[in-house]
Amino acid sequence: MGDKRELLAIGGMTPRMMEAFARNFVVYEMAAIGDPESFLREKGEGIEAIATYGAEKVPASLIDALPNLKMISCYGVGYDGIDTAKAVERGVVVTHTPNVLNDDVANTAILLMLAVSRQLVRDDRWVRSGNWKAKGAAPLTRSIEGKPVGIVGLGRIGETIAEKLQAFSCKVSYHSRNRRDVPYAYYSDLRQMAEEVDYLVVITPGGAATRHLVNREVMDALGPEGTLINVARGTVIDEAEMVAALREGRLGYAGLDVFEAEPHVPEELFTMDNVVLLPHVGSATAETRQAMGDLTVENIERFFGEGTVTTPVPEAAHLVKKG
Ligand code: NAP
Ligand code: 8YV
Repeated sequence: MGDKRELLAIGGMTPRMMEAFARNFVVYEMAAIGDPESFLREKGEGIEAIATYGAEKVPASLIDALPNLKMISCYGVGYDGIDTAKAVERGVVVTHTPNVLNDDVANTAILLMLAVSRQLVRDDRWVRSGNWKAKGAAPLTRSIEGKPVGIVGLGRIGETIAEKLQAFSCKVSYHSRNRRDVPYAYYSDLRQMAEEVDYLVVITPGGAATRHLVNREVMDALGPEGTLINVARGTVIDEAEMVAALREGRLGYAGLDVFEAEPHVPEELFTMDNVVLLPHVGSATAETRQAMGDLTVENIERFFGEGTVTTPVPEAAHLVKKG
């Protein structure tokens, strides 16, 4: 084992990340471990770092099983899968990958707005199925140009979405807990904003504080002509209520990148033409995933090399020496 430290990799890391980890660490891949309990009993004491995929869980029980754990580096900006309170209580530093993915996640939100409104999937099928020849022109669709759009969570990504929507002359408003100094209308009341917009774009963090923030009342306010876009976390929307609202025509359309119990997606959505579904690919371009992976590695290398990190999560920032 030599002088190398030990790292536990949870979830899918890229080959480039695995090569970088292997330079300085003995790497254990959770996916390759047959019996995690006996593995943790045998090896838990030696593990000093976790690299985790944003969608994976790092619960308190895992943190407890690693008495010498010093840092958790998350390959993603959202870290709702990590029990950060437990980690910080133990003095374990948690890092994530903000900013480098803003553009591609914002592009995905707008891609979904366009795909839903312009019926991209239906019209692709119209051509392939021969309908164009057999039935003629496809039915008309709806434009996003100049439409009112409400952003739920005007943070790094939300603000990027707002900026990009200027190219479509959309009238942007936003809801969050705090008002910001930005040229967009602020709504402290999400239901009221939903009533006044055609598109609601959800891009808050996940976790307990935002669970089912978009509930039946909000979806009913968005209404039969309204479009719900979710690139945040599935938990932010009451998914069962959303399916019912779409089925009953109380909600018009939806574009969804994320779901409550991924990779499970309510099958009723598969039959709906007013819905576009993506498999959580908001940041999944080669370019952005490379930048996220490099930052995930950089945080680990700086932590063990220099005693600091580049991008701690806010709750762990006080544990980190200024870089
Ligand atoms: P951020 O900069 O921290 O922004 C989060 C925004 O949400 C802030 O405006 C915050 O404002 C607001 N917010 C937080 N809690 C809220 C609440 N309870 N009610 C209303 N608003 C609330 O985060 P970001 O970098 O933009 O990322 C946002 C999230 O996007 C991530 O956490 C992740 O879950 C998701 N994401 C998804 C993908 C994907 O592949 N689909 C990719 C990247 C990120 P206030 O604090 O003022 O409320
Ligand atoms: C990733 C994400 O798909 O950054 C996030 O919060 O949801 C996505 O960018 C996920 O974290 C996997 O790494």
